[in-house]
Amino acid sequence: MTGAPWWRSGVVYQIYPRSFADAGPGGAGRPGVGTLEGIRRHLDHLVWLGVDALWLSPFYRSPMADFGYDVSDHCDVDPTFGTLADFDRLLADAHDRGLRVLIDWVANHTSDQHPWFVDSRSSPRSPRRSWYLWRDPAPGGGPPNHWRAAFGGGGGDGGGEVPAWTLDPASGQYYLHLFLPEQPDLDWSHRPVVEALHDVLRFWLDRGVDGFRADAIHAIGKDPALADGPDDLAGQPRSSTNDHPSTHEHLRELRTLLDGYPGERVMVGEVYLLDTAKVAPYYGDGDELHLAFNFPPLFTPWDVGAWRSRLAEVERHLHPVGAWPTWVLGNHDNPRPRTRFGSEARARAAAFLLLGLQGTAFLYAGDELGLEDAEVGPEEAVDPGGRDGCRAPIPWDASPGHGWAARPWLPWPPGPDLRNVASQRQDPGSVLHLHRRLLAARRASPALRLGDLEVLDAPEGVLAWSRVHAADRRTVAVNFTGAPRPVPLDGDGWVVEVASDGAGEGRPWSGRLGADQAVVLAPG
Ligand code: TEU
Repeated sequence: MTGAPWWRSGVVYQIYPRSFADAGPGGAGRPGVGTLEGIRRHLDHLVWLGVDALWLSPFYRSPMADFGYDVSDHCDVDPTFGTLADFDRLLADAHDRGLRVLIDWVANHTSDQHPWFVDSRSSPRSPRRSWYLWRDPAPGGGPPNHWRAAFGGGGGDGGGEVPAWTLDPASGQYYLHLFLPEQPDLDWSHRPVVEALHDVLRFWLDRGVDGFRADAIHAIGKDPALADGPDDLAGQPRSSTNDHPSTHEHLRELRTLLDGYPGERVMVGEVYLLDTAKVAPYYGDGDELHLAFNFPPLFTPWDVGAWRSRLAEVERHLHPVGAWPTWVLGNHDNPRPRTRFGSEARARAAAFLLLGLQGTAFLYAGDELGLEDAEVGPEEAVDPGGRDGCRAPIPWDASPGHGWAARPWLPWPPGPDLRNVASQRQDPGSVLHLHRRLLAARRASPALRLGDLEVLDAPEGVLAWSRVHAADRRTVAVNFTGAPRPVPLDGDGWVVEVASDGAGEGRPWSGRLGADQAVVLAPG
């Protein structure tokens, strides 16, 4: 019907393996911590939901200082999550069901327990010394430059409070880490590092994965002088400002590597630069990343003007260079949309932004249930970045254990007796069923999947847009206000295909949006 690759029209469902599902009573692994087998057991549910692909956050061998984003062996599964055989089974069963599988590729840094770093640290004369960024102290002593790390300095996710350098007393040199001291940065200007990380990609591509979510990929190229950078960025974590031209050469090589494989393999890069204009160049001339996360919308409040600006930025910066947009409203690093936007009605309406705007959508597991962040007290907090709340376990049913074999590693999100998968599957009015209807509408409509987008004139407080692909048309409208709004549309005969509260579905459009309501309208 269309020649577009799956990853343009698709919806990718992000799974944080620790929190998704354990292997159930009597199953393998550590009870209360999710496993690959736990994911496999729920594939039919994800097919029922209607997503196209899964992205699995890291399940590799790791000391878990950053819960898997500190990798000590990129080509093996941590026993916490299972085995390589479990991964192969999960991949095969997902493919059997038509689900693609993306995995996380952590290339900017490794664990300090990775054999490469153990070797590198062992001596300044180690052949692997140059795999990481070792430097002498600044002339007057202290860290070599003013770069700050993303985490540290009393918890919370702000970062910027501690240096991105840690002293190794044995050699008197510092090593660079944009994240935790347990996550030393690799030196991508050193060719053997590039080759080693390419080999990791080949290992998983040969096993059949459909692509990668590339962690902090904008950070791999570093200024060779490791200069301080502008003073106004001095207090910010370097991980959110590092934007060096050499990264683009690396991305072109990565694109060639992926495109050399059969099938539509994809790399979506986490480009954590909070400015759409700065994200656009990471698509290159169609020869770098296939897709890049654009995070400003993830930090945008429930405000029509702010969302209009986000759309305008996508139009201004991505569209002219042929960069296909991506939309993210939740992930494992940030408060969930239900928590940020403050009500279930808004979280429901936000799903129309995620799934109705033009671009590839990334849906974070649990957002389709309208979950709120868990309240995690100081005794239960475990993440050095203060991100535990959005990583609370998925409640699968209303039983006291909510489908887990043991009490999970983090507290439940609020209201698990009602906000769980089984209860919501039985309730056609649930947030889960709303997502299912939206995903089905998207699947059935080339306009929603791939169509051009035009923002329509709309009354104050309302964002409305059309999607058009050949003869297929849809209109989507979102009311950002707490009061009803008239939304007159040109042309007659629009029918409500999906409504955020289910009201009027299948009936002619009334011309009026309820408070915090959103609709997809189809020609009658
Ligand atoms: O995140 C990179 C990143 O820059 C943001 O996560 C940010 O620094 C942080 O979340 C602020 O709260 C990726 C992963 O998504 C994250 O989970 C990892 O901790 C990080 O890389 C290091 O691998």
